[in-house]
Amino acid sequence: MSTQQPEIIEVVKERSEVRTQEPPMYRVILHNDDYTTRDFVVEVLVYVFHKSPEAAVTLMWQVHRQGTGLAGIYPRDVAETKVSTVTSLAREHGFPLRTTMEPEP
Ligand code: TYC
Repeated sequence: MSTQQPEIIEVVKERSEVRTQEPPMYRVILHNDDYTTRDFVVEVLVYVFHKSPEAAVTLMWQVHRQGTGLAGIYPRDVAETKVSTVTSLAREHGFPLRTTMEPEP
């Protein structure tokens, strides 16, 4: 009886270590282009990435001037959904706006 206890504790400890591991995270990057309107980019940043209007305007100008900007960091499935949502919305409105995702180092 008492000789079994350490084994049980070890099994429980291993499981809890697996469960508390953080998922790999991905950066969603917004790219500049010459055709997407500034207002549309700001709306995407507010409604898809939940930025405040002020933060959205600041980030839009950063992407406009520097070429790219970090829209957010998410687990892979969430990042994939953001990229696909932005791409669909942009195409529906006739804009070439591009987002990509890359592993967070
Ligand atoms: N460069 C665009 C313009 O002047 C605005 C823009 C900003 C487009 C950010 C895309 O990710 C972007 N209308």
